[in-house]
Amino acid sequence: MADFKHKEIEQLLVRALQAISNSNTILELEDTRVKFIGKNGELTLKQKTIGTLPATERPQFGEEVNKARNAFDSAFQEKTAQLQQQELEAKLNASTVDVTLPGRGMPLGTLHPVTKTRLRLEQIFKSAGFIVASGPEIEDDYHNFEALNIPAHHPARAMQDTFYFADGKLLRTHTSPVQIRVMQSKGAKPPFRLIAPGRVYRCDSDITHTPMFHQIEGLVVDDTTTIANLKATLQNLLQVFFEQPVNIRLRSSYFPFTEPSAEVDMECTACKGSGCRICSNTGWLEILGCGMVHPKVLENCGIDSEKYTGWAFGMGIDRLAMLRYGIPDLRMMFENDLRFLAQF
Ligand code: 2U9
Repeated sequence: MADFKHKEIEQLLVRALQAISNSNTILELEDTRVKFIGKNGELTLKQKTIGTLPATERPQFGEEVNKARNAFDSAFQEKTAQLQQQELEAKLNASTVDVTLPGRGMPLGTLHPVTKTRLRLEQIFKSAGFIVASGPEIEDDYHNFEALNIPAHHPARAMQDTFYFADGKLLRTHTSPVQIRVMQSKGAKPPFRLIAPGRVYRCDSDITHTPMFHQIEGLVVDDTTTIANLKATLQNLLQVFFEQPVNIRLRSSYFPFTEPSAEVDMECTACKGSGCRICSNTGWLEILGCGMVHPKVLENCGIDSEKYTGWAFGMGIDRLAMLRYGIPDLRMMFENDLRFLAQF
């Protein structure tokens, strides 16, 4: 300790340094700072008395107060650094990091069952030489109805009521207009071998129908192709899709754009034809519709119906997904419930 002539300053400094040394936390140290060098701190008050002293005493007294102040400051800084280090170490010791814990991770999304099913169908058809075509979901009356041999007031329009826009355009009721657009596109000529998957819309809503659903349609136009090729293609498709041998049957039906037309049933994959809940005890599942392209539709697309034949089919991707994954209710597909979606 430097030599002090004024013992009261020396004693004050001794107490101050002792107080710093006794401070065990940053907060206690702060109290000590205020007590000695705060606005009304003991050392501050001493400084303030300098002006009141006789001129002869002032320099000596002032010098000693300054010395005490400097000694206080450096002891205070040293103690601050020491306490900060101590508190940091205590904090680190208290919060141990378990580096063996698994990370929080980012949950990965999955593809929707309808998307998975569409991609699977596209893959199967591509491997059989089909190309995948797409077109607008907002269609005009011509491409959605007229060109497909469904003129205004045709009864088939009642079953395909849809959503109309003010300008007469509509939400397509099937993906058939895609095939019309492909066949009518500039420079296009047979043979055609394509599929058209996508969203379609109908004014329909109950347990088995949603206002929006997904279709995949196929079209082959060539100079030698027959209904035998159609049947073989569909049987092959279903066998590859369901990964098991399947029996199919064609039931006569009617569509304006095909003639003859047929509904295709598949022997129930769940009960192998003996009858169960899934096939409503019939042993058969209605899977898709098909037929030979109506000559008028070919002619609408500038194709000579005397020279070329075509066949087409259409099916609901959602329905195929339900059968493949055993989904009991179509509406589950569109409720966006993660407990459902995370299973695929
Ligand atoms: C062109 C010519 C013919 C497409 C076809 C069906 C039969 C059919 C339904 C199955 C279930 C629709 O999703 S569903 O409700 N479709 O039954 N679709 S033939 O025929 C065409 C398509 C385009 C140029």
